[in-house]
Amino acid sequence: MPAEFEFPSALAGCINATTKVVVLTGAGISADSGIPTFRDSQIGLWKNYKPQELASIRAFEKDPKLVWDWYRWRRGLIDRAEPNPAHYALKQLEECAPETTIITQNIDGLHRKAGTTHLIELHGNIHRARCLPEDKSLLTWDYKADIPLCPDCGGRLRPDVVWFGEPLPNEELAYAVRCSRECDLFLSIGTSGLIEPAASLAYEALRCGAKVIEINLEATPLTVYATHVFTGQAKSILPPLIEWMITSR
Ligand code: BJW
Repeated sequence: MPAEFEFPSALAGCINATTKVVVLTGAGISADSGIPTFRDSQIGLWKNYKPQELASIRAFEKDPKLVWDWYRWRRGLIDRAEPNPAHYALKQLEECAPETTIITQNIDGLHRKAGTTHLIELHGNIHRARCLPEDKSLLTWDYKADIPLCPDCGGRLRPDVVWFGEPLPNEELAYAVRCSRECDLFLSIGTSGLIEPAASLAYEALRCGAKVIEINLEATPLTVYATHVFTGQAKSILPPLIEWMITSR
């Protein structure tokens, strides 16, 4: 373990092949791969727009090209990004504790790119579009068109992500709640913990007796309730912490 980190002895070797672990990730884990978080001020062409306002059906109905342009810009950043050591540490965790579930609010697909298989994408995925008339997901479409149309029915497409005021995918959310209630250990990584219903998962875990670990650059509403809090970058803290929880005795 690098000398700069001292982890509590209560966490040494606390993960084994039968430990049920749930990990909730947010934009902070991908910030270490160069993808701006939701609350970072935006840059370049997008510096005068608020993400909270673009990620809405209202914005899309008012100006679909603007919203598609924003998603195309983000997809460009995402497609050039690589998973960082925090994503890979979670893959290692999954290998040692097969009952690990990674629940992400991110739409960037970096967990999958790192090899994670037991993954719930609560807010959708930027690499998919949804046909509005047919209400079906598509992986292949002309995303460079100003306002992309469905190759099958010609109807309008939208990014297949969950905007404010929209329901999360039913089955995925129900499964995320169940895993959070049944886990022994819950890690909350790089999320502001402000957006519901994802924010409530950590409290479900706590209520049902799990240890909750938070890793973030700053305090969040969860900080005072978490069992252990580590302040700093996910990519620096998570790999040695996972190593400590798996191998130390
Ligand atoms: C680092 C770091 C580093 C930085 N290392 N850390 C109850 C009360 C009040 C309101 C509500 C409620 N329940 C629902 C609502 C409404 C709403 C909501 O939560 N509003 C809040 C403002 C309160 N929720 C919804 O509308 C949800 N829908 C819903 O509940 O529907 C109900 C319904 C049922 C039936 C019919 C109809 C409706 C939907 C929420 C969807 C959120 N969507 C977005 C956009 C996704 C698509 C896209 O990406 O474009 O999801 S919004 C945005 O926020 C995005 C994120 O996934 C999500 C969470 O953000 P996250 O990940 O926490 O990022 P940041 O940027 O906020 O924070 C980054 C953190 O990382 C910070 O803490 C940094 O410090 C840290 N960090 N670098 C470690 N290197």
